[in-house]
Amino acid sequence: MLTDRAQRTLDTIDGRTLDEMRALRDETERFMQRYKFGMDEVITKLSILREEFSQAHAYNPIEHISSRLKSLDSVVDKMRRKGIEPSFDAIRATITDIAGVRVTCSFVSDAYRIAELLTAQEDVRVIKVKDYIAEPKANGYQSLHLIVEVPVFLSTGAHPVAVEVQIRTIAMDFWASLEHKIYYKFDRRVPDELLDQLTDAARTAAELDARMERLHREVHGPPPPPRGAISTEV
Ligand code: 0O2
Repeated sequence: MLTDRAQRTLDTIDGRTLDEMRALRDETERFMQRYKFGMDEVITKLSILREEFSQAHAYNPIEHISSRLKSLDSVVDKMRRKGIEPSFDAIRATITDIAGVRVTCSFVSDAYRIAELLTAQEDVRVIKVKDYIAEPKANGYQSLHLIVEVPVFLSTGAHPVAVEVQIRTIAMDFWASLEHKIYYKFDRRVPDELLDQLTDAARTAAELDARMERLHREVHGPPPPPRGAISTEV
């Protein structure tokens, strides 16, 4: 229910403006819905790979898949931060992480393998690759980021939708979620001493990953050779 004050304000808005506001609301919903569908497509692809792997290779390279759709407020924040003009086309072209899927793997080699298998699919176009595993960020953050475009088939035809896929190990994910919490707890101004400890913990996590993978290979042998680098097509 609206307050009296809000109702009085609403009453001052003319019918045409109200219609425009409704149209904008509906268009925004349609815009966001496409990202949700794109995210669902990518999750389905990953789930199929996971299931097929378990069945055919008696091995599961994917531990966990999660997803999130950026809130409208976060999209608007990012739009302002980047100085993007307020149009759907500009947002579509510039903000590529509205739909996000996160894949957690046991081993680093699994992360690359999943990236290769996903990007080798015919209807997946790679827009951008950021390999923070090969080149961790200064704070120690590690993860393989892909921006992919997948077609979403609607009643109006096929619509390409960008989805950010973050692929990382359990250890990297553990570190990233703690760092994220600390970052927000200190309102992005984390004390230097804590930053040093976090960077050190990231090194420990990377060492653990390397050790676990060595152990795994001793028991199961080396992973199959990679099918080739992930190519970016813009
Ligand atoms: P949220 O809430 O997870 O979505 P670009 O989009 O290329 O202009 P951006 O957004 O910095 O620049 O891209 P990048 O570097 O690929 O990072 C995107 C996402 O990666 C972030 O999304 C985080 O999820 C994650 N990430 C990147 N760096 C760090 C880090 O240092 N620590 C942690 N914990 N996560 C990181 P958002 O939008 O920041 O947040």
